[in-house]
Amino acid sequence: MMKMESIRSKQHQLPNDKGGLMIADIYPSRKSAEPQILLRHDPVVYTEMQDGMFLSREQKQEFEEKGFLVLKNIFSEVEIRLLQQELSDLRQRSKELKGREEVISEPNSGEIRSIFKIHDSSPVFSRLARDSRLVHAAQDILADEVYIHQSRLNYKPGFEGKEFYWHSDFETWHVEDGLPNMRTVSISITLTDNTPQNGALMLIPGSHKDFISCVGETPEDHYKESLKKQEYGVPDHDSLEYLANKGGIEQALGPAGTVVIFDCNTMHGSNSNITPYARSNAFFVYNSMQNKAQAPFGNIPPRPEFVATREKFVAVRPEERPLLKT
Ligand code: 6CS
Ligand code: FE
Repeated sequence: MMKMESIRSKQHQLPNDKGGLMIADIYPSRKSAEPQILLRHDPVVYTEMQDGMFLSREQKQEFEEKGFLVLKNIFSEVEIRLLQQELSDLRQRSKELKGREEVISEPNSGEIRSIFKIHDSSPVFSRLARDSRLVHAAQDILADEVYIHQSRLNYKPGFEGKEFYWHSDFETWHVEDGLPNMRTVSISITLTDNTPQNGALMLIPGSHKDFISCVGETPEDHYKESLKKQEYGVPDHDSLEYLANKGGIEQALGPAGTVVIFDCNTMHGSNSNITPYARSNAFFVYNSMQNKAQAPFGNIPPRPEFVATREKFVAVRPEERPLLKT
């Protein structure tokens, strides 16, 4: 693998009360009565600004500036059909899957909203998670080996698919999962056409460089509500307006097979889907092996393994071959 000159993220360590060291919380959130806009301490692109294993220099520069990339024509028709077949098979099996903690239904209907930990439960999505086009893209940004912090299928079914309100993933992954630094990227692969009408992902360019410190105390077992409808750890209106006025709002549009790569702190959300056409995507969250989940910085019990890897950190070995029926 190409030797990657990595720029170390700054981990501030402080003495704890047991004579040891603890990692300082450089992104405090849900701790004060007033929202704050804090500066990002960490780099966005950790590698040198030159062509990488998968991303070009220009793509890395765009990611650095905007906080996301939308790439089309990455997967072949055959590969996309394989992924869509698996999406449909998992939906068919949803009856027996329902009740399992990794299967999340829509708040107002029995429709499937998300299935988590698909990199473990589905051979097809496990293979996709290791695909060298995705892993190398993540490594081109993070300059390190990576493990999967979280994976999920978001179905956003026709007529019933509810919104994902504005949020920074990192705010949750820092406060509730204990990721110390911003050295994490999400890679989403659209499994249906994502159009302006059916609830495509919206992202705020440049928002990854401001950390919105949110107000509010994290409820116990927050994930049981937040994965259906997130109400804590979401930014206040003034902060959102500030970010949107500064950077605008862009939609990640494209046919099935479009790849959206976004920084862990890029502000994003998506509207409800009242069209007849599902907006289904697979998401894989690649975290640097130097940024492993610690004790949650919100001083709350860690979230379960299906939402945040913590028991075993296994660096992903990139697979070069095309996606085929496993
Ligand atoms: O809480 C989480 O980890 C999940 N929630 C959202 C809305 N995005 C990130 C992640 O999938
Ligand atoms: Fe998110």
